[in-house]
Amino acid sequence: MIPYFQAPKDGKITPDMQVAYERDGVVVLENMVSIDTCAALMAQIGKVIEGYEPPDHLTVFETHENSQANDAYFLNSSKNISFFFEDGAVDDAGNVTRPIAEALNKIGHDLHGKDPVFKEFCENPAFSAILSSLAMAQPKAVQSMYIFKQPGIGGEVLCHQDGSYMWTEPQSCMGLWFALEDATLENGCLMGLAGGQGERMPRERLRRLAPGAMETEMQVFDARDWDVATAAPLEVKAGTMIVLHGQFPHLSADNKSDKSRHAFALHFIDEACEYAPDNWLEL
Ligand SMILES: O=C(O)CCC(=O)C(=O)O
Repeated sequence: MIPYFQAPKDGKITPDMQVAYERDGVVVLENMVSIDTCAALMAQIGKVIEGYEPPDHLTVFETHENSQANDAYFLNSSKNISFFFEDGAVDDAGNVTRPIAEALNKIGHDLHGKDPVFKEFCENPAFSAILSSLAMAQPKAVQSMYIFKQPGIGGEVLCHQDGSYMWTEPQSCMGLWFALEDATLENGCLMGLAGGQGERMPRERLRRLAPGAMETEMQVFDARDWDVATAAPLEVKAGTMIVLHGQFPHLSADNKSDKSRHAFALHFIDEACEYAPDNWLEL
């Protein structure tokens, strides 16, 4: 069982939380964010969507394979606010088949840098204090994503390790995942393999063929499948923050329910480590 903790009011990690992080690779902190703040972030994403002009051909976010990894729209999204659609909401001609707000898979990857409301949220000193006390010398936010997990069409996210996408030497990636709505087994909560972070490095790595190249490859160092049948569900209430070790294997199922599961994810690396210049995510 992955333990759940009440978010520390003073922002200080307790010894129990530290033990859980080192053993499981994940720490669940309930009531980290107020319901008002969750609502404010959801309202702000509504405004971001209102200001969006869809192009002639939309970009679907492929959660089953890495086919989007060579797409220029995806590769350029490190430093702006980009919109990725659910497969089930775009027709063969690339046209959206439902209202935009009900068709998006995610928005990323620089909400923390480019949107004032998300920027202020992400700069909460409690977040970096928690990361520092768990593992990181100098936390630097490098990637943010608003994830919709739409009712009925919200796609599965395959088991992965975040460090595969933000490579540093030595490894340092960590994620903060915020439930903005209740996340349950029905609407596709996060799931993970406790202890799976224990290997020396991630099992695979997405890299550009050279720094700045518009082509990528997935390097596979260990081709074993993750034992996803044993993944623990992380069903959480809105306002919960889940701290993820960069090698914690995690996934989420399709959302077959009629309830959305909005979440916001913010990823950090340690500035004291060397950020690989051929990472897909350019800083
Ligand atoms: O929200 C999800 O379903 C997946 C999120 C995720 O994999 C991440 O934030 O690294």
